[in-house]
Amino acid sequence: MNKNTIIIIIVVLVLVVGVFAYLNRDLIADKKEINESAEVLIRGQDVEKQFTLDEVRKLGEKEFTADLKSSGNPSEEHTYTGVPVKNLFEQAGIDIKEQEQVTIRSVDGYTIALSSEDILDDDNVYIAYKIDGDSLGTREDGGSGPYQIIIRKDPFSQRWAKFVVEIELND
Ligand SMILES: Nc1nc2c(c(=O)[nH]1)N[C@H]1C(S)=C(S)[C@@H](COP(=O)(O)O)O[C@H]1N2
Ligand SMILES: [Mo]
Repeated sequence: MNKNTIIIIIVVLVLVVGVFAYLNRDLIADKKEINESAEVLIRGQDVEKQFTLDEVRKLGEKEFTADLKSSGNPSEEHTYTGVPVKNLFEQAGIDIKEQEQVTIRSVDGYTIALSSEDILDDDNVYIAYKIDGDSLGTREDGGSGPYQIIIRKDPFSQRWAKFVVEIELND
């Protein structure tokens, strides 16, 4: 092989790698955008309010640790980013009283019920959207988001609803 052929091969390889890197960057940007427009519906007392991730984040974003228990694995401590669920009700103008129930529905039909006591408890029930600084991902990509309910004081994880789309106060 002469010198020119080698140079041409190197140039082509560099271009190919560059094009792939560029395409990949676009894909990653697309994924992020999908997450930012993710919405969650809050209902109760004849009020219905959709929150985008941007709006949720403004309601008291917090980082906290919790023990993730996934089936078949020992529990692991992770850092989550989220907002207390009660802050969303407050922003929607829905007043949670004692002895009420909150129903949480997910895109796969999974439904859990929490007591108003759990929701009103400080530093306990969060709607999370990040784990260890990364987005939670979606059901399609093997993640648990865009939104997941994290109940810090819950020793079991059945109630850590993944793919949450709706949170309703049953009054
Ligand atoms: N939307 C949704 N959330 C869910 C579930 C589910 O099937 N759907 N399973 C629950 C159960 S039983 C467990 S143990 C935890 C962890 O589920 P994993 O084992 O799939 O990680 O998620 C909980 N949240
Ligand atoms: Mo489970």
